[in-house]
Amino acid sequence: MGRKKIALIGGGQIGGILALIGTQKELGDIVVFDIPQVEGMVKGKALDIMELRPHDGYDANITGTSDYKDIEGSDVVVITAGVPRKPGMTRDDLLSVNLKIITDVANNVKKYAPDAFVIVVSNPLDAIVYAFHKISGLPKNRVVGMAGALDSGRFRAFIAMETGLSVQDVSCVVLGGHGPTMVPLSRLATVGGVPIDNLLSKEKIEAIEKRTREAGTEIVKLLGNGSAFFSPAAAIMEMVESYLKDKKRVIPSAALCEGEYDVDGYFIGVPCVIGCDGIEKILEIDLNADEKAALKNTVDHVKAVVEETGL
Ligand code: A3D
Repeated sequence: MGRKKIALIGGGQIGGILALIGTQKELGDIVVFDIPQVEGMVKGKALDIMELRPHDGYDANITGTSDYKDIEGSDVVVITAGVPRKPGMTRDDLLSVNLKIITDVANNVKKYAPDAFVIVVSNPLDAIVYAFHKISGLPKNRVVGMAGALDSGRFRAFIAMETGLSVQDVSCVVLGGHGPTMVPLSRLATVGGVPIDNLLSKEKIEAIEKRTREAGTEIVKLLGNGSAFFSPAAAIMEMVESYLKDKKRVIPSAALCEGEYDVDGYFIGVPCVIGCDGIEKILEIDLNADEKAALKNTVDHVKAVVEETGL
């Protein structure tokens, strides 16, 4: 049977951490692809991780390459290829440069790994995953954008930080586009089954929602050069693991909606069941009037950015 094969397209900040976490979880052999200008960088990272394995005894092979042929037959492809934000930039400012990059990536994934489950991470996420799907022609259950996993993880972290309770017991969901219009659903957030409005004041909850919507920007400002990479990599690996192990976890992800949540033809962050068939199902939530209005607002924003792709 052999090990599963995971291809990472983009071996930068997130790509490097992904290779490390994937190795530590022994999810499969990992190929890190990047452009020829930085081939040495990905080969170096791969070799460094190969040499880390003896310390904890991880059995996986990690290689770096700038030859697309090496991703042939991958079971999973994670795309972080592109440019991250600098302070003062919005995610949408990255559209034209990352659209060119995703076009090249999509054509090569279609050629060498057409059967893979593909997770797109490059920003602006909701438009780039839309473009990848259009250009590659891969089926909708095998193309997904990672954003909700991270956004709801951040929401969980802030709830745990404010309540002082275990992050493990915090459960919540964030819907919509990956940007300031995202919709953290506080009404449904709980700690060990206890609604958060039993634990935190209305003002605190509103402050947590605001911090969640701006969490990426908070880190961009602090780092001064680039965007978050530890937490995005961990969020991505949750999705990879759910697919490879057929766990059927419910993870908010940017999936192609065709009628769900009154959205038709766009990738929007919604709760998804991830198992061996990829995005097996989108789960619907009965939203109240305010939540519906907030979702419509974020969908309108995503549509406007997708419009700019001309696809
Ligand atoms: P970075 O460290 O710059 O890595 C990106 C890598 O992509 C670099 O090594 C580049 O050489 C490589 N690359 C550039 N062009 C190509 C190409 N044509 N083919 C293959 N590889 C190429 O960035 P990063 O890892 O910090 O972030 C990667 C992307 O993820 C950016 O677009 C970020 O905005 C995005 N991001 C998304 C989230 C979400 O939650 C959606 C979170 C954090 C970052």
